[in-house]
Amino acid sequence: MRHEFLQAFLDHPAERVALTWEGVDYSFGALREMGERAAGWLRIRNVEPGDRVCIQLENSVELLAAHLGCMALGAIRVPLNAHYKAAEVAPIIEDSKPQLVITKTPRLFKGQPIATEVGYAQRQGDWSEDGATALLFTSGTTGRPKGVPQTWDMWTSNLRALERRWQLGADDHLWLTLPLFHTHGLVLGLHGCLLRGARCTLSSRFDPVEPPAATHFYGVPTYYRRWLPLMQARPELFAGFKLMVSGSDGLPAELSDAVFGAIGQRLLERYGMTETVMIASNPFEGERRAGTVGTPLDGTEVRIVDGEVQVRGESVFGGYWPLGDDKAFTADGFFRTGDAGDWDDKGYLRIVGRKKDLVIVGGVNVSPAEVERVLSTVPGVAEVGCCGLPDTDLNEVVAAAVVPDGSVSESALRAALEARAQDLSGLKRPRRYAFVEALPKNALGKLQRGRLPGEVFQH
Ligand code: MLC
Ligand code: AMP
Repeated sequence: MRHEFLQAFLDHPAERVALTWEGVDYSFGALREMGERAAGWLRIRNVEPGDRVCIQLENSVELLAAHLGCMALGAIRVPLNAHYKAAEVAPIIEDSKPQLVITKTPRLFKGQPIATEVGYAQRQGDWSEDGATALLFTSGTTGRPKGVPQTWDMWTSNLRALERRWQLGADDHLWLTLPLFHTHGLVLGLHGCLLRGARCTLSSRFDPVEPPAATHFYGVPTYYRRWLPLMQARPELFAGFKLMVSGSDGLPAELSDAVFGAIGQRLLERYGMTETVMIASNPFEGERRAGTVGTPLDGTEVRIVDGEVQVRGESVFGGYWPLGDDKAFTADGFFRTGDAGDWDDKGYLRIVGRKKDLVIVGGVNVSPAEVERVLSTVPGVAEVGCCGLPDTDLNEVVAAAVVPDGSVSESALRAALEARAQDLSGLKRPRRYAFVEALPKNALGKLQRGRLPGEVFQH
């Protein structure tokens, strides 16, 4: 059966502009043809409906063709972070068992069936998949990424709720600069446009330059911080935006106020997760409260138990792939987000911290346990503990506290740690190292990462 999402995409007028990429416009009709021809090529590569296809590409029309080909055929897309190194992709490949990997860096995927570019062949695919459509991997707090199956139902109910909350329509024009391997860019950005028939101007990455003539923009706080000088110098460049959204990480109230002061528009902050799509949002009309993420979306129940935000609803995933996680859900079916929250006096949700061991760098989740595991293999390291430290650009950066075993000099050890950190993608690499005699631990000998910023890095 064809899902209503795909039917809506097929029903948009063939000649309407769907995408602009490097100055070239592509209509909805052209995207449909692109998808069916890419599906024909995937079939030649032995991809069948239900197979997984890993896509490790930067934002581009080719990336879009890979996605549309999978959608037309009913294959499951596994988007891979384009910055990832061999050790980071290995567990994802192991868990997703792809039939094909599409990548520009084939050396990372030894032994896998690889294509270095998307091909086209005779049109195929009937856009009929109505169950799972993607498998997104998110940094697990244990250091191993977890697969989060994404269904058309999850996305459609959430995107419809957002359309109502944000008054989105087919006349919107989104400037999309977010990477399409995370929920924010892929689901809200790209699929939001495909569902409602809106136009999307896609860029390969965010640069804080003069925006194109779009009406909508979605970003992480770092984007707005980098854009602020231009907003202050030339506010008229931003006058065409009807809606600018911030999410994926907390938007500091000072930054929200500074943007408001510069362009006279209050950024709309919302809160979500790969496991739940969007949970809460400020309104399009009505009060947008800086320092809050607004109220729960239609179809999503939110409660706070022992300070933790818990969520249940149509957009919440069913369990991690492949192994599940017994502790992820409560007995009555609420997903434990690991975020600490409370309600303000008007019933708006505030995210006040994290109960999980996670550092969010420029909107990207980093597991300190993963960084520790990589650094602990360096000769001369007895123990290592990682944490997040505040950063004026990326909101947070990773820092590592290292206990040397005394076998090498501190300068040699630092050089070796920095070299080993190259096995990790850029945002995961520690920006600060400290050499200490011991790490803070509890009575059971467990590392207490929350104490590292205050006890080790306060200077
Ligand atoms: C950049 N790097 C990354 C990366 N982006 N590493 C891992 N993951 C990423 N997404 C690496 C580069 O390869 C480079 O490594 C180093 O970081 C450069 O640092 P920089 O110059 O400061 O970074 P920059 O390239 O400018 O990118 C920073 C950024 C970008 C903030 C512009 O990361 C970005 O667009 N972030 C948005 C992330 C996002 O979409 N999050 C949504 C998650 S979904 P090297 O080797 O060259 O030094 C979610 C749910 C929700 O959270 O609520 O939305
Ligand atoms: P991800 O796993 O990449 O989907 O990231 C989800 C996490 O990002 C959430 O659990 C939060 O910790 C964080 N997050 C997303 N939006 C916000 C926000 N508006 N404020 C604070 N944290 C956020």
